[in-house]
Amino acid sequence: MQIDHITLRVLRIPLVTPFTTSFSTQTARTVLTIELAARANSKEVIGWAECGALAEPVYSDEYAAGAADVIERFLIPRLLAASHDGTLNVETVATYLEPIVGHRMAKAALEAAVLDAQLKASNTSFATYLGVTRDKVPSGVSIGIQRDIPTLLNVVAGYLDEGYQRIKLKIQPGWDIAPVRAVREAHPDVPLQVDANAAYTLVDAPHLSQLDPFDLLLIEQPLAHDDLRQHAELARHLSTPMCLDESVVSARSAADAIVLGAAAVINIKPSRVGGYLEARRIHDLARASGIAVWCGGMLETGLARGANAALAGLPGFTLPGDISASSRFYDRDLTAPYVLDDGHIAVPTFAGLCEAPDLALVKEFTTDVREIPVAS
Ligand code: OSB
Ligand code: MG
Repeated sequence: MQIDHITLRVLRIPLVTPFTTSFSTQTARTVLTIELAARANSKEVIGWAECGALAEPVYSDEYAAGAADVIERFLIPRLLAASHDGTLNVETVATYLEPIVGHRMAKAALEAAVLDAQLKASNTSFATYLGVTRDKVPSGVSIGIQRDIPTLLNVVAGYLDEGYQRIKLKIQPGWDIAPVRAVREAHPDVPLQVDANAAYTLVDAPHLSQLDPFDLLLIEQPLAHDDLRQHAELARHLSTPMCLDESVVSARSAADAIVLGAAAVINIKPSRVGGYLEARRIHDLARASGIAVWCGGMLETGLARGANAALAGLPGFTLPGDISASSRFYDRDLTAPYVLDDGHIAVPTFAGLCEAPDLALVKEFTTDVREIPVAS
């Protein structure tokens, strides 16, 4: 593949409702997008991708403007060198970017743009590329911290009416046992799980064990991102299965977590682990180890939501993911919206990772544009 032009944009897309987690309240999604014009198979194609990084480094150490900077300054020059050599394709991207330490979400975005272009040039869907045969995946919804319990119960009832198959409640100290008890009492049979986004420490083990009677599918990332050993210890105190999100950043860290007993379940977010190829390796490793996985989300726009649905079609994804309809977060999505059909999201059949976005909408939401010159 030869790269002809790259455009980086930062967009600010309003959310339908504020989203509060233990780390922040978001009222808009600030998202970095990549538009990559390339030639492959003697076709001119445009690859699109978005970066999982949020506006601020509060979920992980990456943030949208920082990702734009590292992509422009350090990652693109390496890809352009490969492009000139004629050795660039999605399977080589990670190797070329390897000398740069960390910045996995930035790398994932660039790899996705190359993958989208490559699949479009070969007229191949992402599901076909992965060998996925399922045509739809069950949809779960992530519910932020609410003002009070009556409000929470209303929000939960609304999503269940829409058909969501699984509820995930964000928790933090002061908003945990009581809201979970209230939702469980109102909905005795609904598949329910919680996500703490690293808001607790190991001394909270006796407190968190009060969640055990509520038959939760899992507790996600109660402790700090770099606390693998303490997650393993906490897991021994709880009957609720331990799931890791922030702590699993690669197949290597997934292997460590599994061997340590720190994870009975893994949330796979392609952006967090450096891209769809590494996400697939974690799926394969977890499946071989008897560890359940599900696909997490980063408030994806239509540039990545469908690709996550395709990934979640792999056989090891045995739990519903945070792959909700576009309308869960956005009134107007960048592409045709993903919709809920009987509690499921369809696995896309179009070529590539995403449909081309609505350029007028992209322009309307853009707060910063950088055109990257490509010497021919
Ligand atoms: O921890 O899973 C998380 C959103 C932003 C950052 C971290 C997380 C989340 C979510 C929302 O829970 C998942 C979604 O996109 O639906
Ligand atoms: Mg999480």
